[in-house]
Amino acid sequence: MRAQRIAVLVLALAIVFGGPTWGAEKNQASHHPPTVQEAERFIEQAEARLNKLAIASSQADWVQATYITNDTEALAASARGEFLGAVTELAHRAKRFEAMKLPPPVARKLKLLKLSVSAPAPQDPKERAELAQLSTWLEGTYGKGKYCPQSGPFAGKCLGQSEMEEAMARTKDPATLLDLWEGWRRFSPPMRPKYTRFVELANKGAREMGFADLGTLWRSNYDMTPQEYSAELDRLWQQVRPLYIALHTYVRSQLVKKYGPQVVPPNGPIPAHLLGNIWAQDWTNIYDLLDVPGSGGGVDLTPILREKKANDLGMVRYGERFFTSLGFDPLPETFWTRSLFLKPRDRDVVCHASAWDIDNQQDVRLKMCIQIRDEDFRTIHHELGHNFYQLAYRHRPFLFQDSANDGFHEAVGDTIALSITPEYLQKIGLLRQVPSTESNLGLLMHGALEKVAFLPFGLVIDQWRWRVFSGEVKPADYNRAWWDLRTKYQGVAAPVARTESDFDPGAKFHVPANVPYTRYFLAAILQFQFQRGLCRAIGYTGPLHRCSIYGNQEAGARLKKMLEMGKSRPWPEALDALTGERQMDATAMLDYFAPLKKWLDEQNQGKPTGW
Ligand code: X8Z
Ligand code: ZN
Repeated sequence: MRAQRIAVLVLALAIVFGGPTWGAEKNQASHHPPTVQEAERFIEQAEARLNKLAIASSQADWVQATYITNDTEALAASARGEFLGAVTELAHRAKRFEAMKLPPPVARKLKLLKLSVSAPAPQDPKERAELAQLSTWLEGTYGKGKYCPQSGPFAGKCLGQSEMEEAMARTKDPATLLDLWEGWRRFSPPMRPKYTRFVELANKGAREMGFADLGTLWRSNYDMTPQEYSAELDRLWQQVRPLYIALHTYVRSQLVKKYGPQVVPPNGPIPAHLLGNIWAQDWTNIYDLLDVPGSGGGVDLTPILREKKANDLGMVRYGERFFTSLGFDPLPETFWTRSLFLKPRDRDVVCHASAWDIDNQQDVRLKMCIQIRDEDFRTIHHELGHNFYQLAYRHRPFLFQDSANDGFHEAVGDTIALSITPEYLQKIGLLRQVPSTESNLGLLMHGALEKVAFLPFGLVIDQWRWRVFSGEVKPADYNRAWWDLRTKYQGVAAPVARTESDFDPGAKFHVPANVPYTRYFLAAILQFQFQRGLCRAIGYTGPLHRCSIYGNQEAGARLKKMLEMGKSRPWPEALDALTGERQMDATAMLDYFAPLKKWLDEQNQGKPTGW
């Protein structure tokens, strides 16, 4: 599960440092100043040891995530504890090399070592074990989370994440939506004390490593200072905020039409249960409420996939074929035999999609409860982006087996998914007729409901966590702070009063799973920059939203070059390799959606804006 799973695994990795036995070296260290050769040897041995423990931890995590029981949880916690213990120990031992002038790759690895887990353990073995147990418990509890409505159209069923997503996507009745929305948030309150303790311990681990708190550690992983990273996010948000506000204004006005001003305040935040998604992070499911002109074929893939009788395996094959058309090798045979594509009927699994790299070599896997629908078709491409990244950097040393920054890992598959144009769908036989360019507004609106609507959500999760980690938000205010931030950034509100006996952050996977979240904000912006870079490189000059790199080996070679770099160099170099640019820049996203922005601005004349 390294690499995207690195998302989670790095988490785990980061989490797992553990073994004792550093006394001897400490003594040695006091006797003579360390040499460059010692530093080199140290990091080489550290990588070999971490690699071994990471594999063991990934194997245990995989079994836990695909078969949640007390036993698998205990086994995963134990392997995670070992890994975390090693990271902690090595990071502390590495301190003696810190002031030295070292070859740049060695210095970089020493830095990355400290950043290699998303929840570093304290040195105390008891606290480390507790942290590992808490983190596996939190993720398992989320995986088991479900709501079993007593009445209404879903009475008698129990809805886990996948079924809940589908239910909230299809339902338009506000009372049912409200019941689903509240019901999903009933399994998370027991997480609150555990999460509080988890924060204490992970903060302690981060402080012992020399960071002010865990949030500072997370923000230190971008080849710039933590302050610079915060400012960078703010700069990017200011670039795209007018586009978000235009979308919010239009969507709210349409929801007022549909549900009335009693339910949707025309000047206020949008009630969070009406946006077609459990967390109001992706609004594509209310596309049909929006009256967009020229909604031609190829916008929503769900009916197409169902008509073609596509199944889970077939959908993943479409994704793989896109990558092989670019010149990538096919996925290894073990991917097909070891992955989990469907929700098993007889046991709890973590249905939230993830891409795993079990052995940091060939054993990559997808874990997903695939449903035959548009969203999952795109998510498959997203996940395969992680897997092809993992395969591309597998020849790098352990500490460079990661993306340039975490936003890159999240952006690769999405960049590919931007090439799912009507022309591409026609080429692969999923669409009979390519709609005229008049339907661009439909395509663009659908894309904006996924990617533009997501932007503030991509920021808000870690705005909350950073405050939690720094102590600015105390446990007694967890839920209030959560909703204050959601309203501030997204302009959405809880549809019913929430209190501190709720723990709404726990109902979103990445909080209990402790996956840092600004990566998705970066990815939302980077994918358009990657797409623009690739389309320009192959001489494409038409509108960006109609560019598909399918079958283009030149684009593939360019992409591969960046993926193979892994994390060996600062991310601006990787960005440069792909796009010729060294700064993250949202103008590509703005270019892509420019025709929609113009149309929204016309529609929004005279409408109330903001909240
Ligand atoms: O978690 C994911 C992927 C796995 S890395 C399915 N995503 C975020 C989410 O679901 O909240 C992709 C989009 C944002
Ligand atoms: Zn991802």
